[in-house]
Amino acid sequence: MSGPMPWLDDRESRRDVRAILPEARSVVVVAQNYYVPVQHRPNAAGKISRYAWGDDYHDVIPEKLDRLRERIREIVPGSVDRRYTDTGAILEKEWAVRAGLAWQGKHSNVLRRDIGSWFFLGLVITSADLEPDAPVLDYCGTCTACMDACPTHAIVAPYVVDARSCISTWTIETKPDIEIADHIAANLDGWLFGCDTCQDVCPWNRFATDVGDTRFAPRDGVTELAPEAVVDLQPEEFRTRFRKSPVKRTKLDGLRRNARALLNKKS
Ligand code: B12
Repeated sequence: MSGPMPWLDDRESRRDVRAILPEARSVVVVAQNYYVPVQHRPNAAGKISRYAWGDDYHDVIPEKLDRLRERIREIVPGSVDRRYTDTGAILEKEWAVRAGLAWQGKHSNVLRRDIGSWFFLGLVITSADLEPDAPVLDYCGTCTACMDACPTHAIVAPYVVDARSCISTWTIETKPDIEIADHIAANLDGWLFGCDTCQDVCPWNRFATDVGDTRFAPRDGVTELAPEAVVDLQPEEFRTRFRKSPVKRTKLDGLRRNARALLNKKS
């Protein structure tokens, strides 16, 4: 169910962190809130998902994890470690659950009762033998808001996302030369880059709190880009505008492809 990301299915080799650090004894998992109190305009076309409004978390989080590593080494002298934030083949959500940081919701993101799900994950794998926290209980209950709201019905069962149908896969991870499949393009629901629908409708996200860090705020206040303008976006403007932004991942051609799909115009 992994679509253009076949490496996802190799779960067993991804599960054992000793492949990364043979001395590994503990995994410390942290949440980096990225919520800012700004919302998309209702029914807007060209929506950029919240995680991509500001700076790329791959650039922001490592430096913070390095400070955590130093702290662990102070507490356990001689310990060795590695840091990760979506930088390798690690099952970060599973570790967040095992570390007692969050529970995995029916939309498959991990979430907490105090802040909801608008946070990134980061990990430090260490040789230090640390005492684990107790697991967090699952508070999804009978709610199916995320499953019901998914525009492409990608949440095929509670806790199971079929990445082949997820708007994020199509608008972020699919190579720019592949057009968005018709049945997805017809149901993009205005999303140009990524998708937040399953999290927008989650009742626990009422408890989201402002991160108060301008690095995650929308650049120039922009949370949507008019698809008509994106189709004509020039390389220089794309480079300047999305420097150190998650949006650069899809490349200009990918963003234009997404805009064409929103405008219902194939190349
Ligand atoms: C590949 C990937 C994607 C893929 C696949 C998504 C997915 N559901 O895993 C795509 C491109 C679709 C994607 C989209 C998004 N992603 Co992403 N993604 C990843 C990545 C790189 C790997 C995840 C992975 O291994 N998935 C594959 C399988 C193994 O995971 P799974 O779906 O959770 O499958 C498990 C469950 O189904 C579970 N399960 C099955 N039955 C049951 C039953 C019960 C009761 C339970 C509890 C569990 C359970 O078992 C499966 C195996 O473990 C991680 C970073 C990392 N290295 O971990 C970020 C990561 C998961 N993504 C992240 C984000 C922010 C997103 C988006 C919100 C971005 C956006 N706005 O567009 C969306 C969310 C879409 C969604 N609802 O999942 C964050 C999530 C943070 C959080 N709070 O959870 C991560 C952790 C990155 C980070 N470092 O912060 N992503």
